[in-house]
Amino acid sequence: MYEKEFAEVQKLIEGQDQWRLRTINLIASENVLSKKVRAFAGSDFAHRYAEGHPGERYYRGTSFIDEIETKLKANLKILFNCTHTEVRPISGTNANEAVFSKLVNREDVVMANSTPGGGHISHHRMGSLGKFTKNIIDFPLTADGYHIDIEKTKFLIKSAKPKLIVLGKSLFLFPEPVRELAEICAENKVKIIYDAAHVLGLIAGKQFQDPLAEGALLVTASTHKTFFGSQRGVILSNMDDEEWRKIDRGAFPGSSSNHHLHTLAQLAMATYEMMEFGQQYAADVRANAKALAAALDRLGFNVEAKEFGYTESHQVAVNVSNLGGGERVSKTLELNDIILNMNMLPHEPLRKHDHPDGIRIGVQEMTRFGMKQDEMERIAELIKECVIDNKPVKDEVNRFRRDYQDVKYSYDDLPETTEKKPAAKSRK
Ligand code: DSN
Repeated sequence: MYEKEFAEVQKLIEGQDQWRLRTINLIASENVLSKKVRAFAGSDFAHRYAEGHPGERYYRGTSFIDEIETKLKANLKILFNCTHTEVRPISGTNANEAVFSKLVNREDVVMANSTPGGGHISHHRMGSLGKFTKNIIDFPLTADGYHIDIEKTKFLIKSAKPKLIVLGKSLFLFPEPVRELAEICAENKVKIIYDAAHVLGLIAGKQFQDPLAEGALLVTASTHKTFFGSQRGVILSNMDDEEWRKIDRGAFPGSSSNHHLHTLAQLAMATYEMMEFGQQYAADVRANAKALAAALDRLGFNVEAKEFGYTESHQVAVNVSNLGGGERVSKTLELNDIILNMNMLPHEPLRKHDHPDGIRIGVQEMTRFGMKQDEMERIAELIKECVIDNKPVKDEVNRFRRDYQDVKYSYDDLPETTEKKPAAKSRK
């Protein structure tokens, strides 16, 4: 009865698959899975449940995922040099919720980055954090808008007595002052939470600050922006075992039931790719972001934070208010198959969130497709031709993209094994 509609959805999925391989994707919160990892999206685990921890599940039939989850946790501990890992949140927001639900009570004061200052919606009073307290104070920023004002923050820590501070953000160009605030937080018993969603892969690749080593109590993150996917969340810490048990209960049963085993297995695979290729990848991402920012600046764009070298992450922020604003520019680019998002910039009032002055660009996905600094120059030219010269560039974008179809920094190039393996043993 619904065959036609079913086929239409199938066609839309296929259309997306084909279209996105023709586009230049510069959304800063996305990345691609390698072909090998992507192939396992449809494994049997997509049908299964496994609440609890490996070896202590509430379901039977979990021995394979138990082994995979155990390996993943061990590898994340090595990669991030920590003693505790929680891999059951199915997103970064889910990871934040697990933490906030256990550490924040109704009257508690929490400091976080404002939305124009780059803060994520889950740190906002309308988002996850706001479910637990409305007493959220924005970090004061320095005049450039991209750095926390350390002296003013120290004053607020002493006077407003927050229970915790949430560092890390979505418009995330430079490291956060974890080390600089660690001592005063310790003196005032303020917990430091660091949301590493955007920079997890850069931390793993040793190209960004190490928040746990600098004094953060907990790191939350999603796993698919600068990390190699799949789309999930993690929590990392070196806190003592008793405190960690609370966080553990925040993750399950607090903020998840089943934890989507197919993407968990994919994350276990992608983590090996990060362990092997992460350092080179993260270095290339940073170099590419700087190259793209410099090229856009040279071509006449108002690139933010120029006096600080534009960026130390995968992101570039551009003020396009002189070109009709972020909404217009991002829509024009989308019509030409260059995909990025409009973004508020730190100087903007919250009411402008639908029509912000900025665009946010991330180079992590195009880097994973093998693009280097020359390609960043070309992308900057295409953006300029499109939004400053008002020329159609779609055909050229599609042609340019044809040469970058393979996912690098992956095991995709490894030859398929021809060796006949015995069938996997059945487990009881
Ligand atoms: N809101 C997403 C972003 O930074 O684009 C992350 O969840």
